[in-house]
Amino acid sequence: MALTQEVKHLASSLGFCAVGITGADPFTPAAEVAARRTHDGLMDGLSWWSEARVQASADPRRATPDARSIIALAFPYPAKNHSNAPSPTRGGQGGGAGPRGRIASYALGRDYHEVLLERMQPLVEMLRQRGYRAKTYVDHGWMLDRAAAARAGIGWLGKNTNLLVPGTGSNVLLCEIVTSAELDLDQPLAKNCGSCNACMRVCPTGALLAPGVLDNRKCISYWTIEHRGVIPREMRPPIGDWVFGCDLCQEVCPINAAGDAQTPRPSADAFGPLLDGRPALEELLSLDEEAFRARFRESALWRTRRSGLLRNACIALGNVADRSSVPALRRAIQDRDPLVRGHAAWALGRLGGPAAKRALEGALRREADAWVREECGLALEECGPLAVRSAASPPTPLQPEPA
Ligand code: B12
Repeated sequence: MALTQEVKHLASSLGFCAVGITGADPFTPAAEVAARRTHDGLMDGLSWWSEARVQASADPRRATPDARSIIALAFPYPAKNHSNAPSPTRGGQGGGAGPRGRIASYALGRDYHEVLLERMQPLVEMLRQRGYRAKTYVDHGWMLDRAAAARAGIGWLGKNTNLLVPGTGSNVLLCEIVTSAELDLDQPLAKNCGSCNACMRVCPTGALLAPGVLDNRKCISYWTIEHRGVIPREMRPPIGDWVFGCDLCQEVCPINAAGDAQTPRPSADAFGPLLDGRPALEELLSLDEEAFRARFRESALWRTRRSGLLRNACIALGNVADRSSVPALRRAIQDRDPLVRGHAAWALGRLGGPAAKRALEGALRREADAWVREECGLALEECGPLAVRSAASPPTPLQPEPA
């Protein structure tokens, strides 16, 4: 069998749902697009992103001067369409009571960087045994994953910017092997989304500015995964109940609806046992560092650390606005992490009512952090007329919180 066929055959048997080959020339048009969007501020907020990185990522020969071919691979992940599921409430499901949040499907299993690197290994070994160089890339490597996949013809770029694999959809993760082997090249697909723009209409923040153009600073995925620190107040309501990532622009995609039911077993198994995609929010708030590590260390959720995930859980609780969550938020407003305390204050303001107000008043008496005090003050204003001194007044010594 010719080497190209051997590569493709092995890739399929490893669970990749699409494999294509493109040459190692730079991704010039894609780099121009990425550089322009970076220049226009559409990638703002990602401290590790830069125009220099775009240029380097667009040149596969930068790290592998003798590269001849790129093997572009797509690996499907089990996707749960949360938006079609009924919204569970207190006592509704097992695994913790109370309102639930949502986690993007790609993050529910073992960290995909590990999964994909493992899956590529037999391909790498095969190429090396034949005397070729082979370098792997997945996501955080300096490579334009979607541009490589599109040029290798394994899918087309949808209006939500994601690569759509025919028959599977966009619930796939991308990786590449840059090799010195000269393989038979594939051509890009002549496909597009036609007149459908469901993804653009569903995005609650309007992050998809035009077909295929995403404003990072409006994307819920950016705020809940990548952003460190305080989430701006105006961004909090549209985040809804997402606590890690967002799948809205993929869930409405009709191409995905067709592919969803069929994540092939070997691929689904590679991710191991899945986290609950609708975690109980109050339970998330109760996780200390050790419990957070035990539950999320092996998953992509580790990226936010405890601080970010609990921040997100507070926002989701504020958006679900079920007053039975006040006791959990009252505990969170006493967390030792000010980021958690401040977002818990915001959530209490959204819940409103006498119990939330008392919790905020108690917090304001104790709180020394200026930003958290400001959040408490604004939240109290949302609850109704102020019952305590203004947020600007200094804290008094710690008062015991009424049970
Ligand atoms: C930065 C980043 C993000 C950022 C910014 C998103 C963005 N638009 O770039 C944030 C944190 C918001 C994000 C979110 C998500 N991400 Co992300 N992300 C990346 C990363 C690291 C870089 C992407 C990049 O190059 N951005 C620059 C912009 C300008 O590029 P782009 O919009 O993708 O457009 C490229 C192509 O489409 C092409 N192109 C676009 N228009 C045109 C027009 C012409 C004429 C031409 C020639 C080319 C072209 O050129 C561009 C440059 O390559 C890649 C991994 C990687 N190393 O590539 C993953 C990656 C894109 N993300 C991925 C995933 C899964 C997601 C989420 C679905 C996760 C989630 N559920 O929350 C969301 C999806 C949000 C969305 N609708 O895009 C997958 C996408 C898989 C797929 N099927 O496409 C990737 C490929 C990771 C992986 N290895 O699997 N992500």
